[in-house]
Amino acid sequence: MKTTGEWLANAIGPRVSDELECRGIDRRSFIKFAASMTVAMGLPIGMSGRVMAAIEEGSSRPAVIWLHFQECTGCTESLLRATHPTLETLILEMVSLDYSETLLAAAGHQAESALRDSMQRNDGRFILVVEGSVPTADNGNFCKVAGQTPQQMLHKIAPHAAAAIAIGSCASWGGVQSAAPNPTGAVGLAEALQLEGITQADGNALPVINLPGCPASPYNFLSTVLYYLTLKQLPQLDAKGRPRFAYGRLIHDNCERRPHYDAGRFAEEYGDEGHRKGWCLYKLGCKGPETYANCPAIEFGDVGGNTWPVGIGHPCFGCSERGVGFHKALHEQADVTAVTPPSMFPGVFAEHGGGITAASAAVAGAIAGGAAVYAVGAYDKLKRAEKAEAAEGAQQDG
Ligand code: FSX
Ligand code: SF4
Ligand code: F3S
Repeated sequence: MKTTGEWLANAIGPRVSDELECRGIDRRSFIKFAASMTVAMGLPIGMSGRVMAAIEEGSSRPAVIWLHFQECTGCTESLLRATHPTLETLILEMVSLDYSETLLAAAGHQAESALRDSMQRNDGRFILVVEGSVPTADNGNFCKVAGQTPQQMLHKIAPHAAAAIAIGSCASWGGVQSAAPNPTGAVGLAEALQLEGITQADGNALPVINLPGCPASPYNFLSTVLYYLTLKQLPQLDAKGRPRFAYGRLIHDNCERRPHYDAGRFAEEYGDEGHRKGWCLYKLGCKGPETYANCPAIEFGDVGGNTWPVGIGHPCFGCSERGVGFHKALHEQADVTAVTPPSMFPGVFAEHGGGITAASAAVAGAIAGGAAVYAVGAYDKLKRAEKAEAAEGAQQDG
């Protein structure tokens, strides 16, 4: 006869540690994974024990209702294509994905009843995930699921959710469909809720976490879920509703090509010498200087080798930034607001010795307290570097 402990163990399913073993993941890899997720969430490394416990606990699986509006399903696809499906899938399994139009085995009336059942069971407690934009033109008739427009679905479902995650740039602020002339009047989830006057049942605004990116980085979704499971609260958001831990830094300040930018070494054309040598892509329209995201740090596909747009030689087009991706031309040069290198960067021309370095110029600027000092200094530096490069090129040509 089974003991109570054995019965419970069977009732709640296999322990995470057993599951990991079945999937060929040893304890050491799990600890490493938890540590890297802790860092990705911007938490002190000492908290990785709590993160591990949250993954292993698996008892408080929040229900998730995942809706698709106007989009390409790239966000779902990139989540499903995580290179280490073992660990990532484990986190996905920590949520109870009760309704997803892409992944549900059921169809038609069965699918609709799964949605109704989950809403009843988890009233006020489920997480609503929205992928895709909401069309506001023509009463939303551009997009219908089960005969309902996104607006009708949101009226029915959103007031009962605890919080919402707008995954991808489409759901965050309209994405590719909102590019001019925006025939469907596409807007993001937060704006649609506001336009429709949809709130939680008690009249409070539904918290919306934006995870822009086209597609959104699967790690940003996973770490948002894990953050919630670990700390039982939503992450701190920036003014655009994005988790600060993932979107708090400028791509330009974390890009491996930044030293080339600071030294004035640019690719001028695809395939030219600068492009082949991995120089800065600013002149090819890189929007890294005005886009906040963790792409250079987290990369994509978990395969290493600089797998992020700039890392593989393509300018960032600002897919994560409202008003940049899909709104500025690819070749258009970015607005540079922070021209000088971050103060922790080494000096640009340090090898020459004697002269003023970027770092010392930055310090001097900080002491002078004038942003203009930064701007003028950096501009001069850029021009000097460009001239030097041109002279060097002319010498070589000659
Ligand atoms: Fe596609 Fe998601 Fe882009 Fe949009 O991603 S990858 S169009 S952000 O909503 O599916
Ligand atoms: Fe990197 Fe683009 Fe900035 Fe150049 S402009 S340093 S390629 S982010
Ligand atoms: Fe998008 Fe730029 Fe990152 S194009 S994926 S925000 S590098």
